[in-house]
Amino acid sequence: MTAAAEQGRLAGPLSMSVANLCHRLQSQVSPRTAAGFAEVLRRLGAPLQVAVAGRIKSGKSTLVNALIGRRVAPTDVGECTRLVTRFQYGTVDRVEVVFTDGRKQVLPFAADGSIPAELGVDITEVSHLEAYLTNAVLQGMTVIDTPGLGSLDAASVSRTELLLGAAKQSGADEDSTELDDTSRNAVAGAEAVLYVVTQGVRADDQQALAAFTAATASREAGPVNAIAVLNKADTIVAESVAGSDGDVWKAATMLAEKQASTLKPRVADVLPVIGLMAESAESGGFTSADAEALRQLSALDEDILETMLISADIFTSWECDVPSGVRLRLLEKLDLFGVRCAVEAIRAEPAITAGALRRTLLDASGLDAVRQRLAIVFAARADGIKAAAALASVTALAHASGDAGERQRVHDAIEVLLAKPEAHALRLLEALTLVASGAVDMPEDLSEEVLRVGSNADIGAQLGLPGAARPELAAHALERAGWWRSFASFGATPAQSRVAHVVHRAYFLIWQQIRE
Ligand SMILES: Nc1nc2c(ncn2[C@@H]2O[C@H](COP(=O)(O)OP(=O)(O)OP(=O)(O)O)[C@@H](O)[C@H]2O)c(=O)[nH]1
Ligand SMILES: [Mg+2]
Repeated sequence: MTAAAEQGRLAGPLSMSVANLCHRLQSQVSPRTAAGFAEVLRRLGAPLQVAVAGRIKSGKSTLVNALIGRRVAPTDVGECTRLVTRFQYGTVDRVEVVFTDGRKQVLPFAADGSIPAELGVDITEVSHLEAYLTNAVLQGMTVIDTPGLGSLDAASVSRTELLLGAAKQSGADEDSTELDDTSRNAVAGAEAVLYVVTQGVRADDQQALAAFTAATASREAGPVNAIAVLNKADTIVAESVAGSDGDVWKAATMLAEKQASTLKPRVADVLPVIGLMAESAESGGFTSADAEALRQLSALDEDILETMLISADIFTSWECDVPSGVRLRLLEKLDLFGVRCAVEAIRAEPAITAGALRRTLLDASGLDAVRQRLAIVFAARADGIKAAAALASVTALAHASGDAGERQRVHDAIEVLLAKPEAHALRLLEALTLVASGAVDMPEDLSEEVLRVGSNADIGAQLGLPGAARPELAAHALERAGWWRSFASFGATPAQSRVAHVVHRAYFLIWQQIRE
């Protein structure tokens, strides 16, 4: 690959500097460290690696399917749910089993286009699965499905921990040029995490997130590269949440807010979502036959339907014209809440098309908000996140080499890089983490401003003036730069002052970029 082609695929100026650093150092280090650098380089040019993690059966694979827009990850049963699967962009659909000894074997897809639930190989020898799919979403990010944390199966837990960066790295033998665990981790490890919780966050949720944040990206990762979803929002009993007025979505939103305060400083946000409805609506699972069955159900007497919707058992066993097998299928795709949503939509608009009904279900699932969050937050920060992860790997590789001279050369090169203007992106991430996690206390309007500047890719959005003309944006950026500089000097605590300097610089760089 030419340098220009490589640069075109990098997330931004900082990633470019880190790539240059790797190229330069490659000739000055041992062959094994150099091989590790090659992996770091490869990874810098790849889309952001987002791991979907969480407790067993929290709905991770379902959400992965919804995000990709295809029912490809097996859910519920099968040995695949015990494995890490990386979904990345490819020009031809293909799945490979990667064995721990490096061997690869192509797997055929199951008849329904998903990864087969049983692989027909010795699973104890499997490292992970690589799925290459043509779905466009994957051009922007690689999605990594993980086995549930808190599962009883120790092997799958350790595979997930390795991926999340929590596992201890073993020393490699000195003269091999094979990739050791450190380098392999640099390839397989995740850079950002979408953490799936259900009602009731437990202590091990926090532990898992803590392990991830301690081991990835920048020294103080956290809300910068992790968001959480409260999945299965449809199963929340609204009556059990005070103030929800019996409304399921409102109850879910309130619970999510409560969980956000528990999970901070680990995640930026907790968004309610109904993965199952999102998956059915997005992956072609919801068909016009389903819409027709729902139309028939909506014609039933109101009281009868209310009774049927009390439980899954009653719903499928009640005497009614819609065959019970069809009702079971509806439950599998939408569960009771989704069926109720659909029926209400049909009653409100009897002529609604199957396509519009699908859209209604998608809207009710909350998936759009999750996507927007992923796009805005992670895309805007990809340069910093990827560069920080790469620098962490470079440091770990130099450290693992056992050669003091090599370690010093790498250390010096990193020091030089950190003094460059583009390293500002790292400081901004750090400032964001400090503010978002509450480690540095700020008046609310100021913390909102810090988050806005650090979380958007578009200058108008960063400045809170979407669509404004360039001169206005430039004037505003300059005004805020001045304000934050004086805040840094007067009236701020030392911790606030450090953040304020970074924000001042961020505004100043924006102004430089757009001044006439
Ligand atoms: N009602 C409801 N069920 C859901 C939702 N999301 C997932 N499920 C169901 O929960 C079960 C587990 O879903 P999976 O996606 O396999 O969960 P997972 O976290 O990948 O499970 P493991 O990989 O085994 O840890 C399946 O039966 C899904 O249909 C949801 O939003 N609502
Ligand atoms: Mg799964």
